Amino acid sequence: MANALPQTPATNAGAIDNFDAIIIGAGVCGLYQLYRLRQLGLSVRVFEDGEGIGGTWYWNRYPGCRFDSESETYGYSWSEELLQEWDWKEHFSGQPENERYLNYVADKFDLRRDIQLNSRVKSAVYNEQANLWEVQLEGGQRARAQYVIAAVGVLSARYVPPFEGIDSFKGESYHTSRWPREKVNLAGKRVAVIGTGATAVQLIPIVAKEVAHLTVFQRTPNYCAPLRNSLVTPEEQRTFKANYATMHKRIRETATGFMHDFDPRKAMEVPKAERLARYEELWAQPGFAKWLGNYRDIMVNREANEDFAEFVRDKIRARVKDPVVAEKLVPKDHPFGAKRIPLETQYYEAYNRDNVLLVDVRESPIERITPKGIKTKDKEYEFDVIIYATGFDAVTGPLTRIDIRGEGGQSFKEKWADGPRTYLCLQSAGFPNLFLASNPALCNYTVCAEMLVEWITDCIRYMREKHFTRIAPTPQAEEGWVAHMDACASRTILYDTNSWFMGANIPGKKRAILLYTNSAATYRKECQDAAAKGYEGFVLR
Ligand code: N01
Repeated sequence: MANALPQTPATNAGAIDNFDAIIIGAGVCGLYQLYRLRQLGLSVRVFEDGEGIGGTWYWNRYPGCRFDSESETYGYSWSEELLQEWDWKEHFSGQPENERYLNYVADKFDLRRDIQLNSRVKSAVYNEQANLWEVQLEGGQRARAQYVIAAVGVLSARYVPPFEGIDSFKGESYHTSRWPREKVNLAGKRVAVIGTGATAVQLIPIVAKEVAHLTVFQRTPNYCAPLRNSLVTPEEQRTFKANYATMHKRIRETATGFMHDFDPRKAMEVPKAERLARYEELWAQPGFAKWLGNYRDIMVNREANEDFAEFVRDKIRARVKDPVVAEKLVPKDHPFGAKRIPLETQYYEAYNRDNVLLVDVRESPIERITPKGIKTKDKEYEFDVIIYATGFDAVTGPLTRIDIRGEGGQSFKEKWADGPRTYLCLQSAGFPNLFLASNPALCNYTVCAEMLVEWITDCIRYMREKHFTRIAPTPQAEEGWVAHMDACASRTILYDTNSWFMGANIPGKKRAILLYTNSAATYRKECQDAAAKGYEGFVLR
């Protein structure tokens, strides 16, 4: 596949660098974690796989990539100066701007001097006697630290389906999450996109305008909802800046971590006419209002969910001219919100273009990739470019791809074989001083990430003040948390389909809820309460 990973630096055999803390990943979490640990006076090194910083916003540079969270809620909340300096240009900011923002933060807070780029962590092994983690990079370089913070993201391990013949294709192939930094010229080319998740939904309308012909291979249609992006006016900019404190207070209190919050009423208790009028109102709003501002039982009551799903299906039908194509694009096999809702701009209109073809791979499965293109059950399609928008080995993948060994040489990958095993999504028993700082909640990413980083920082500060050197959860606390995560998800409609939320997008991956689906505000409180009770559920030594 084109655009191979950047090379890690040459091996510095023998030498071992020592730090108080090692952070894996220089994305949204990793950058903030570095800033906070430095404030504690720790020596810190960040190892980042990419050639640049930004994590998700470094790697995902495919055409159309942008926030689905409102820009002003995605920016960091912890520096008033930063909040006042930075102008978001669009309500849902695009990847180039988001990458610029994170680079601006890195420069403003002088973070780069502790970040080592092109440094992919291969293993992290806990030495019990020394109470230290030994980290090794792909290139052989080694470093030791008391604390390791895995800020590896939840959607960073790309997934490419193991199609037969994948390497035989003679044209160009790209995975959306490893899109080249230099412009990919698609003009006049025959292009395939495999996948119709949130990524493909952003990419397809843009690419469709550029290429000679686009063929989209769809396995499951999604409930895509209009993003309704627009430029931020100078007046809106002033309003953001004047109201950041109020906004941040609110998004820490909502169930979603967004400005949106669920309507306290139950859908089917609202008279039909009023309910439909409310749906229209929500539909007209930007962002996730139609999902996270909907009636409170939409994610737990199948009748309520189906009522709104039918509303969305009609919205899709109204936008696609060919009724046969429209029906293929209408999801019927899973509830609304059971897969993350892709927010789109002119997605459905792309299928009204003469140069766009939709292939339903449930009707005609992909059999193999050939030197010329893609062979389905019915025919062989020829392409110049194949784009894999096939998602990620989410949440567990970025961690289990590193060889992490805890107490007694226990393998993290083996321990997590049946799904994530943590207490509070923050630590795993038997892996002392290893903190997981990637947002596992169904919540605005930065809001939750900041909460985790602050919890970890406070925990390390507490340990240093009280002269503790090791922290890990008790197996009992972990057992309880795993059951609690499952119970929370079981109350919802999330188990009704195969999504990355359940790890079910990866063949062979054990189906288990990967996200904590309780309210974001409750999660915050649970973490804070454990800390306030002297880190209840953890063993400190
Ligand atoms: O990945 P996905 P994504 N044959 O897993 C298909 C975040 N995000 O990168 O649904 C044929 O959702 C697969 O089909 P199916 C957001 O959280 C945020 O799009 O499994 N098709 C699906 O259509 C999102 O949820 C933004 O049947 C195959 C697609 O590939 C998450 O990232 C933007 C296949 C994968 O969809 C992941 O989104 C973009 C096969 N063998 C993403 N295997 C923002 O706006 C897989 N597929 C911030």
